[in-house]
Amino acid sequence: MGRLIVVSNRVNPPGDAAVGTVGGLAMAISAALREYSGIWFGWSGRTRETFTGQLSIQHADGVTVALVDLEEQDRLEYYNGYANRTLWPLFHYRTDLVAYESSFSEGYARVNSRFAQTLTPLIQDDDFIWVQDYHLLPLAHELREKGVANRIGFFLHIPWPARRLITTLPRHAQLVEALFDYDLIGFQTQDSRDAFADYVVQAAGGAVNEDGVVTAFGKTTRIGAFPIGIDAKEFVAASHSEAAEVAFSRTRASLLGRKMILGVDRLDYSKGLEERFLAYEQFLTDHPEQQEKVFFLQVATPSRDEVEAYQDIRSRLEAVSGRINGAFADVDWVPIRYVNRAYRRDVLAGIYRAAHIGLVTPLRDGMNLVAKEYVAAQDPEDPGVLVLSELAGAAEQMREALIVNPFSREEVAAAIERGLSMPLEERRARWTSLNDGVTHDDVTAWRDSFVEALQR
Ligand code: ADQ
Repeated sequence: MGRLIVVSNRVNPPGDAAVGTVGGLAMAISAALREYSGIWFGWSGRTRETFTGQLSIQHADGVTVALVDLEEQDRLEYYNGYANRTLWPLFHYRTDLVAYESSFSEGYARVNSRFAQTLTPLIQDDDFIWVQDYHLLPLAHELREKGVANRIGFFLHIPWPARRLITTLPRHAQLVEALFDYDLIGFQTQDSRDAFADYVVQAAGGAVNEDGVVTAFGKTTRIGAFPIGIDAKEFVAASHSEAAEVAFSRTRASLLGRKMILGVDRLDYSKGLEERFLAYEQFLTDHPEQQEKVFFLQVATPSRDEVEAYQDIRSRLEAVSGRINGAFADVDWVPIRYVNRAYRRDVLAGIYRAAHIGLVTPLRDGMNLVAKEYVAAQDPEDPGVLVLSELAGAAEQMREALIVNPFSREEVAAAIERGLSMPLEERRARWTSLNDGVTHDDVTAWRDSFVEALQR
């Protein structure tokens, strides 16, 4: 078997990932690469005056990391543009936020071609290539044009949207056709896989058989659902670390006997934070007896803050949390603590463990790893309750959570109340079953199932 080459927009060298503040996706890729002496190729995050295609190569933990700089115009049109202002909102069902600008799609095509140009010389005959996420949908097509005949797989970390949505995108057929140059296309959920199959049949006049072999545009590829997991063992170990113990004790001490509801998210409009704040307000209104007995900690790490929609959601959240605190707070109680910082993973594990309720209510999410981390970090003797949006990919697997519609304040408020009063026995039973899933369907299982399917 040849080497594994992972390609993603940004790269987090494995050495950093173990203790740092990097997100779940980077953790998952690092775990995958540790097993293979592979190459991780991507954008350095830096820009220079003109594109040179020169690589900077580092070696970390048995993995070769190869980074390329882009131009400023690439960052604006490809990254801030087509990736984060066109595809991200569209794939998360926010057509109101989608920018359809031709310069963005041109920048996207240019960067995918530049990636292919820089990567091609690194590829050996028996390597297999695994491309990550929506930034690089046409990369296989670009590589094939350069004569690369290796196995190439693609994994989409975000949802694949319903046919009626994807067909609003100018040149959607061209984008989907390019995907047929992959040997395998992986989705997070059966729901996304089925939405893709529906496009193939209804919009492209193609065919899908029951083994996931799809034919359209005169080409054939395979599709499948490969739900991503977390490095559960690593996360459990992190939750027993000294840093986690300190974070747990600090958080619990600050509660003064109150119960804590916790949200942890990248600050993104898809995560349903404003709706979550309003549902919590509804809970306080519906249950005046619970006021001063609970508080809600929302940790939201700012991201993509050059994009206007992210600046907007940030100021809206400040306003809504301020208004709720103004309306309900007392001299010794503040209902919401809203924190905009990133924590180390071990500290985060301690905070998860201190929370009586994990409130994970995205309006759309490919998977949502916070839900899985929250479960992995719990004390088996006295576990907290997971409240989970039915619109997160994780809801396909985590059926023993309290599943809610994140758009319904009443439903979320009722689930909070139910979670706070849930008897220990039921909490343990639900947690045991959720934790079995998180442990069994971990990041290694995800990687193995994808890689095995790619090599088949
Ligand atoms: P994200 O949208 O980033 O990922 P998610 O899966 O929840 O969403 O991962 C977030 C990660 O960031 C988690 O590992 C979490 O611990 C970490 N994180 C969040 N806030 C943090 C904070 N304040 N401090 C430290 N760490 C923090 C995309 C898709 C998801 C999909 C993943 C993986 O949008 O649907 O699950 O990729 O495929």
